[in-house]
Amino acid sequence: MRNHPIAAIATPPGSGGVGIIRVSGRNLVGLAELLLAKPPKLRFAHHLYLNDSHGNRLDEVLLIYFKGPASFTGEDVLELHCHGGAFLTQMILNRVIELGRDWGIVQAEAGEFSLRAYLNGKIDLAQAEAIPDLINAQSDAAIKGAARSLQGRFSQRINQLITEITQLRILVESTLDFPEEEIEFLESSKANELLAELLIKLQELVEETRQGKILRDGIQLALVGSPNVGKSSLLNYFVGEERAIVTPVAGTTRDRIQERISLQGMPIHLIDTAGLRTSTDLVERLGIAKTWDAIQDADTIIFMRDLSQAQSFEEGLLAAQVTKRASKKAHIINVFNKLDLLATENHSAHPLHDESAIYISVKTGAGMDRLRKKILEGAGWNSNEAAGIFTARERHLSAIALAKECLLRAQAHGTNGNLALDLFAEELRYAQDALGQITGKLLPDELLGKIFSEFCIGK
Ligand SMILES: Nc1nc2c(ncn2[C@@H]2O[C@H](COP(=O)(O)OP(=O)(O)O)[C@@H](O)[C@H]2O)c(=O)[nH]1
Ligand SMILES: [Mg+2]
Repeated sequence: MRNHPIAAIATPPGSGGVGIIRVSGRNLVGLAELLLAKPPKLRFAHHLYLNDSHGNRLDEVLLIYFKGPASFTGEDVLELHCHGGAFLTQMILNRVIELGRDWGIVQAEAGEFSLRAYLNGKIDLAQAEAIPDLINAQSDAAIKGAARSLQGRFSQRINQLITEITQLRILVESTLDFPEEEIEFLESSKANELLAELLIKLQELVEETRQGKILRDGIQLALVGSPNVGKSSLLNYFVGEERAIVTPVAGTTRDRIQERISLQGMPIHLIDTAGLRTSTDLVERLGIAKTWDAIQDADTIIFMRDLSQAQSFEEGLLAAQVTKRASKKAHIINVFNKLDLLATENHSAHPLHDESAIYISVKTGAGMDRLRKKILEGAGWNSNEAAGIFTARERHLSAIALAKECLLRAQAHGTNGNLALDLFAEELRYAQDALGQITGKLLPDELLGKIFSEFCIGK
C-alpha cells in the first residue's frame, strides 16, 4: 500500500447539484487547517471559500473532517462538497492536490479508498466487493443483496464455516501423535459425522452463492431463430416498449440489440439477434456473425420457430448447429410462436409438436407465464430464496468449490482402510485456506490488486 494521502472526485462525472472530493491519509489535520485557516472540528460541516493559487475564488465549499480510525478508510478523511460540475470538481481536486503538496498528496487509483478500508480492517474483502455491487445494482433485489454482503452477512457465513473446520482440525491434529489410536479416535470423536455435516453446510452455501452470483451478474439470454419468427416482437414484449423494429420483412433485425429486464428479481441481459439464414447482404451477414457470437456467450438461448410455417430443412439443421455452438452449460429453450395463427390452440396434433417446447403467441400473450417459468428454472433461480440472498461472484463460487473438494478428499482419507489422519487434517487446512480467500484472510497480493483495480476511481 502507498503511504501517501490520496485524493479523488467521489461523485460521478457530469453535472449535478453537489460534487464531492474525498481525501484520505494518515494525518490530514494540517491540510484541514490550511483549508479552513483554523483547526477543524470533528465531523462538522465547515463552510469555506476555496481560491486558486492567484487568489481567484473557485467555489464555496463545505468541508468535513473525519478522524481515523473512525472513517471509511480507517485513516483521516476529508470530504469537500462543492457544486457539481465536471470541470469544477476537477479544478477543485487539482487545487487540493496542489495545497496538499507538502503532505505528498497524490491522485487516488481505482478502488484505492476501498483497498485502504480493507487493509485497515474496516471491512473484509467480500464486503469491499459488495461496494461496487451496491453502486451498480439495477434492481430492488440486487440492492438488497449487495447491502447484505456489505453488512457482512456473507462473510459471517464463511467465517462460521471456517471456525467449524478449525475446530474439527484441532480435534484431529491433537491425536496425530498417537497413531495406534486413529481408528478408535475417529469413531469416538464422531469426526466423520462432523465432516459430513460440514459438507452439507458447504453445499447449502454453494447454492446460495450461486443465487448471489446470478443476482449480481444476471444471465445472458439470446433470442435466436430464422428471420420473421417473432424474436424482436418477444424482446419488445419483455421490455414493454417498441425497442426493436418489427416488420413482416425477413431480415429486419441486422444488429444485435441488448436490453436489461428483470424476472422475479433475476437480472436478464436480453439479446435480440439477426435471424439466421443464408444471406448475400453484407450488413445482414455481419449481423448473423454477431448472432453466432451471442449464441456462444449466452447462458440461456431461446430458439424460436414459427408455428404457422412448415419447418424448413434449413431450420432443422439450424437447431442442431445452435446446440453445437452453444456453451455446454447453456440452457436451450425451444419456443414455437404465433400460436394465435393456428385454427385451434391445441397444438398436440401439429407437425411441430414437441413435449419439451413452449408454445406462445407474442401477439396475444398466450404461454408467456410458462416461458417465464422455464427461463427462471433453466437459470436455476429460486425466487423464494431471493429474500435472504447476498451478492456473490464467480471468484467466491470457485473458492467454495475448492473447499468442497478438499473436504471430500478428507472424507476419503477418513473412511478408507488406509486411514491417514495427517492427510485428513491437511485437507481440512486447505479447505480453510480456500474459504479464507473469500474474505481475504489468505489472498495472494496480485489477486488483491486485480480485485480493486476493477473498482472506479474515487471508490
Ligand atoms: N400472428 C402473429 N404474428 C406475430 C407474432 N409475433 C410476431 N409476429 C409478426 O411476425 C412478423 C415478424 O416479427 P419480428 O418480431 O420482426 O420477427 P423477427 O424477424 O424474428 O425479429 C411481424 O410482422 C410480427 O408482427 C405472433 O405471436 N402472432
Ligand atoms: Mg427481428
